[in-house]
Amino acid sequence: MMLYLLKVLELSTVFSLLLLVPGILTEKEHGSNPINLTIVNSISNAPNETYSADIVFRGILLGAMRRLQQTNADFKFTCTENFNYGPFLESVNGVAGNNAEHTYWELLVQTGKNGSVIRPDVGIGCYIPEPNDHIILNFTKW
Ligand code: B12
Repeated sequence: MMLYLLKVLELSTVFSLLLLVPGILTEKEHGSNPINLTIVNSISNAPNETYSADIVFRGILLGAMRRLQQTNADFKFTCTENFNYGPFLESVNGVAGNNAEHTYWELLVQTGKNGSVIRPDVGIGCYIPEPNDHIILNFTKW
């Protein structure tokens, strides 16, 4: 009887472990990855500032920026909501784009794949960074 109980216990342990395996395998997908985010002011030539932000699996850049804002008092940003395209990045660390002066925050990405810098054709609410992307918020003129 004792031997039978031990066998059942052993089997249930193995069964529980098997149930956990898929969870362990997919943990990476649901975890978060660090990405670098650099603030460049091409107009004032102020020194660049680089932050590390956490992004969830297939998360949008805006989410990583919000998390960074919540956890790092040195990083602040504001957005305006555009009816068609979503959030428009208006200001970063107190520096705001200005229509009259034709200034704005441009979104650039140095890709982890080959290091080239691209200008995404979507804004911060739609862009989904790859794990090794380096995000560049560049204050510039149009
Ligand atoms: C002019 C323009 C700009 C100018 C707007 C300056 C101004 N005040 O006029 C500037 C240079 C600032 C700009 C910036 C960007 N733009 Co732009 N822009 C355009 C363009 C060519 C015309 C818009 C327009 O005047 N429409 C007519 C007016 C009457 O309508 P409106 O609704 O008032 O227009 C406003 C919005 O379009 C807004 N706007 C412009 N670009 C973007 C981008 C985003 C993400 C948001 C939320 C709003 C927004 O600014 C306009 C003036 O207020 C369109 C393409 C097109 N042909 O429509 C692309 C377009 C809207 N932009 C686009 C993009 C991707 C960007 C950037 C993200 C590029 C980048 N990588 O940096 C940045 C925004 C970054 C940020 N700060 O969030 C995409 C948006 C696609 C999408 N689904 O997200 C478009 C469609 C071009 C494309 N690549 O296909 N843009």
